Amino acid sequence: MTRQQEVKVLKGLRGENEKWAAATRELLRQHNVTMINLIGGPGCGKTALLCRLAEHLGGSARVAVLEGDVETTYDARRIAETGIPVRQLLTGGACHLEARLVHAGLQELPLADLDFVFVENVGNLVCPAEFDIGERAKVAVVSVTEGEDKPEKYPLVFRLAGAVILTKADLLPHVPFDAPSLERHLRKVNSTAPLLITSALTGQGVRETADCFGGWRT
Ligand SMILES: Nc1nc2c(ncn2[C@@H]2O[C@H](COP(=O)(O)OP(=O)(O)OP(=O)(O)O)[C@@H](O)[C@H]2O)c(=O)[nH]1
Ligand SMILES: [Mg+2]
Repeated sequence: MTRQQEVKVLKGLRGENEKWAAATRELLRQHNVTMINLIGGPGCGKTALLCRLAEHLGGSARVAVLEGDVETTYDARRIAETGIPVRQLLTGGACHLEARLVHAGLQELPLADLDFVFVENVGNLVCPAEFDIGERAKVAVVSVTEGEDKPEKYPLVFRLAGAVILTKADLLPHVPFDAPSLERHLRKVNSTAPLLITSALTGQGVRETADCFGGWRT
């Protein structure tokens, strides 16, 4: 395939994705559901944080999760243990969730009974940022073991993020990680997104994260 043909195919795929994202926005608007797209590298703690959030929000908000992975249903099973509705979305190889797959997943959730849908995107800081899935906000997730420079190395996801979550804060005494330095790197690409410091182990920052998401309620 020539470069020109590749560009044409890519443009077609993006156009198709935008159509599904728009349809999803309309579906969520009809049901007054707020969808939040969590994006972070493999193992940064997305599922662990969602389990904690589910516990925290359980009493006050009606929540469901769409779990994006390349393979396995491990994460959906972890979420299911918290008692909230969950569907596993498998990409079968793709490094990101496309809007069409998310739209199909939403059809399987009891939207009329929900306030929030959290989407855990495939573990990756690059591709998921490039695909609109019809969400209210993207949230960038980065852990204290990944380094302070991630916002400048992977700028798109941090630039588009409505909030940034630093995870595994309980490990701060044990790793050479400087949270103020992460914030300086973040402010070079995003001057407004709140930086939330969390630990799924201790529960630190979970309430603040839930409050931040609550502020996005449509
Ligand atoms: N110390 C500590 N470990 C954590 C925390 N959150 C997650 N972990 C650990 O980090 C590892 C990965 O956590 P997951 O929640 O599976 O991370 P993930 O981002 O969902 O991973 P993928 O879905 O594979 O991209 C597990 O061993 C967790 O127990 C935390 O707050 N503190
Ligand atoms: Mg996960």
